[in-house]
Amino acid sequence: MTVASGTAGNDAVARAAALVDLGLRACEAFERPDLAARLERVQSGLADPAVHVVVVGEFKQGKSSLVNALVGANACPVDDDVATAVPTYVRHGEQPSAELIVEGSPPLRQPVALQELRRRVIERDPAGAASGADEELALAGAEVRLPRTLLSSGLVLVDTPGVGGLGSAHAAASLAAASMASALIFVTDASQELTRSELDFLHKARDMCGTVACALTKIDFYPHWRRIRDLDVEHLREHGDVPCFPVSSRLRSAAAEAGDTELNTESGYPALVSFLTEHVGASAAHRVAADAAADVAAVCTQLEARFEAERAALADPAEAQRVVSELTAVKERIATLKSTAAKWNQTLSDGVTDLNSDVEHDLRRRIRTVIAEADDVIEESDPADTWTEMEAWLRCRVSHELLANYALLRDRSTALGEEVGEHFREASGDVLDRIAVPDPELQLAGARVEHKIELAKMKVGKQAMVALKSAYSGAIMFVMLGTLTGVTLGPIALGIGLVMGGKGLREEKKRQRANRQKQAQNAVRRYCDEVSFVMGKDSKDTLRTIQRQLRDHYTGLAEELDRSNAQALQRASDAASHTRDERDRRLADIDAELGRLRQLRERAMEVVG
Ligand SMILES: Nc1nc2c(ncn2[C@@H]2O[C@H](COP(=O)(O)OP(=O)(O)OP(=O)(O)O)[C@@H](O)[C@H]2O)c(=O)[nH]1
Ligand SMILES: [Mg+2]
Repeated sequence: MTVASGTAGNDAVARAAALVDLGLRACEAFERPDLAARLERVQSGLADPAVHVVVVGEFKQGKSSLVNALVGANACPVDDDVATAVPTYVRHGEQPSAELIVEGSPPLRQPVALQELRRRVIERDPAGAASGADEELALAGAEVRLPRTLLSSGLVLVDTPGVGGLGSAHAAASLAAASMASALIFVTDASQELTRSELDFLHKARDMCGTVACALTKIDFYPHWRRIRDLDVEHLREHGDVPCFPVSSRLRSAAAEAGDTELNTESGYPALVSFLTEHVGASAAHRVAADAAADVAAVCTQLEARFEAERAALADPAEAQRVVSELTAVKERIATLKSTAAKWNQTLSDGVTDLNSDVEHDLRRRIRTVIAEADDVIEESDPADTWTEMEAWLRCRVSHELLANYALLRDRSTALGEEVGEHFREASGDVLDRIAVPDPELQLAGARVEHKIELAKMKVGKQAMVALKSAYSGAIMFVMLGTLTGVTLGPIALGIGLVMGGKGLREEKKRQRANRQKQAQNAVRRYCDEVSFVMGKDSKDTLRTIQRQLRDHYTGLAEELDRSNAQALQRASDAASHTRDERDRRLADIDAELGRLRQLRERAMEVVG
């Protein structure tokens, strides 16, 4: 982890990382490789928190230039004529480097020279000028690593292709991508105020992504930018709390070349950079740090359990038998918690079954509505005249229905994750309370140590989102777009009726029109069938992954509890056979260990906040 800038977020991450280190040492000392494995995962999450900020907007608004200006390098190709074709992820690296991400499962990564990248991520010449066999590879994206302070806390800037009509299929894919990201920067240039469709997009973006900001670009080029800014700010106010940053990439690079601080301030970038580091980066860092610290606290609680039990048994030998039998009872409870009959497990399987059918039903209903609307339009027109328009309308309409269907899957699976977590917490909280047998001496003194683990603070509910992200990353994002555009609708034949003359022409024309309408309706159905099939399969696969990941997560936790209990039981049984001297020595050791663990837990809870 490179903590270069001393922001509050980075400090919290550094504190959490130090606590995780201490936690790992404790796991090693107390022979708990299972808990150590959990903390190792936490450690790698801290080292690479990956805070994604997606940069989206219409064609040619200056998205790639904005990313370049933020990192002070030509990471993303900028061109007047050629458009960005795939997303580029710009993240931190000790050395500048680049990789192509080739579609596949899992996606393949191919190192590429930074200078070469330009040619690969821009849109291919429609005449197919690109040559060479490897050019044929389906690119899913590119990744550029740069040694930049701005990126050092895990910020990943994602330059995306222009959405090309914000109601387009691509806009839906961008919104899906935004829902996985920590923040979205919406790019619009100062040539004119935000359009209706841009505002619609922003409105949807706010639903899909927690943090949204607007960058008003090219302010060096449009002298009237202040007026546009005022109009935009007014519009943005109606759409909630979206800050607006007027910027100029030109001024930013001129300032960098000349080392001119004043010009840099004029470029507007310092304000955007502060927003990214202090607002986006810091809040993400705080969240990551708090999650990590909650894991350390949970691990401490489990490590304390065996000492607590042993202490209780040693402090009052008459208690030993009671402690042992209580822990034996806990063993049974944990066995239930691990079993498929456990309430959380039932909630999970029933929930996934329900969700599967609800999501499928919702998709079918949506697609049916689209087909009915399309049928109406087709019946009132001649597809020979309207098909091109119709095709564009259909793709756009369908992609937005898919997005809404995906939002349902996302919201419902997050809610299910929360419910499962809640049920696990209810059952395990009770178990944990019992593993940590109260210390009779402290109890007598009326100062029972309260350290019931706060699983609630331990990412309950977040699990589903984590699972969803990993399950969906390959499925929906930009690949969904590829899938959609890959489905061809085919031209609707004009028919020879147009060139026929003579008597039967009227009838013949009518017949041909009806024929074209039929063809058009069939084409719509074929398209919708195919799209439903792809989307339906994606949703099912996603839910299956979510189910597996949630089950593994909570089963893993139950197994940890099982080991904690087994250790506690072992120690409590051994305690009964100690001599008085041994007992006193052991009590002193235990108090020292417990003191250290409690201290670590308390420090972790401070970071959790
Ligand atoms: N004057 C001026 N021109 C800019 C600025 N930012 C971008 N441009 C120009 O606007 C054009 C488009 O810039 P890009 O950064 O490629 O825009 P984009 O949004 O990434 O474009 P696509 O990816 O193709 O949608 C280029 O000619 C840039 O030089 C700016 O701040 N000032
Ligand atoms: Mg671009």
